Amino acid sequence: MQVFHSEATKLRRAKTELHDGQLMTPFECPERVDLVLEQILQHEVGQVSEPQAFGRDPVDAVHDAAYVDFVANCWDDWQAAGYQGEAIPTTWPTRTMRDDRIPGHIGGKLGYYALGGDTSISQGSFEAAMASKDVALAAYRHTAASGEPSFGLCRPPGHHAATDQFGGYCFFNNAAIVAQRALDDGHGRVAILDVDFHHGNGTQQIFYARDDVLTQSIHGDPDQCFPYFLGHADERGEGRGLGFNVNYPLPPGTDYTSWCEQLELALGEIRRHQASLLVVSLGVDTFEGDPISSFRLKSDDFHDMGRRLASLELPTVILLEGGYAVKEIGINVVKVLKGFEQR
Ligand code: B3N
Ligand code: ZN
Repeated sequence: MQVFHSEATKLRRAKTELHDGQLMTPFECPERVDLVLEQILQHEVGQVSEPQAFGRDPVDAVHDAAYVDFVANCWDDWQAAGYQGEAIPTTWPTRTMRDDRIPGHIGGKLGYYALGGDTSISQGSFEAAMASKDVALAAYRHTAASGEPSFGLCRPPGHHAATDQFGGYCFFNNAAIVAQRALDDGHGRVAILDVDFHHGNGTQQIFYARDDVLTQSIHGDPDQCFPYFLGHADERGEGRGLGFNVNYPLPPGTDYTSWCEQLELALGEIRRHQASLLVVSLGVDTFEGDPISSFRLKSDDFHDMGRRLASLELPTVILLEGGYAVKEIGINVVKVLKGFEQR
């Protein structure tokens, strides 16, 4: 399997994550890239290539231009305002406020464009997010040209990023960017399957009213798990998109047997959709040892997951989302990729 990786994805090295009432070292750290790459090389998954730069247009194709400008300028604007620490939102346009005016002050902009307070913006965050999108697009381009599967070692992840919101460690929605590029290249129907522990709220929102991209997510029930405010089973899409979004929320403690039943339902939906391209949002934070999640998948389950994904026999682009069990993240990713190739 062809693998794409860029050193520039490590340009984001935030020092802070607001969790548990404390500023902690972020779980989503640049070392994740090295850990996955190391295992990919050790297990000879395939050739590893650097992506070319695809520029900003594919980002603008799914995100609001003003939002992209915000991500590009946030760190400089934050520093220019005289702040010493990393950029963390503190004020939001909540239900009792107005959300029809975007504040000029960077503190207000941050709240407007943030879906939560977990993701600090730091130097290099925009550059890393752009590189992550390049990795995803390079993987897509390889698959589109050859029909062979590819893996994009994306970092930062993307699936929480909505049209004009960042959060959950995500800035630009890599899977959505790939799906949109594929449609623009002439693919009639694309399926995105999100197997990360967390609901892919950004992916759902971007395509919610559309019938050209089937979005599905198997995840921790938002009643108990981040992102809390989206990801319920009754969210089925709207307008033309009705029936083209499917959520499979599962309770904390879910094991592979139960998880897999939902996977098989999702694979059935993809077959019905007659997609010509599959994009997998691959989070390995479903692993039993993940420090911020609560499913109970074991390392060997990831091999079976890969095998089942491959059973669709579709051109497939696999993109990294979450996974924070630093000792096992690499091997769990490799197991999915190896399982996929074995069919
Ligand atoms: O949900 C959390 C969180 C939960 C438990 C934690 N422990 C037990 C240390 C720590 C954090 N934080 C909110 C931000 C989570 C972002 C999730 C990113 C992701 O992987 N998305 O797929
Ligand atoms: Zn996740």
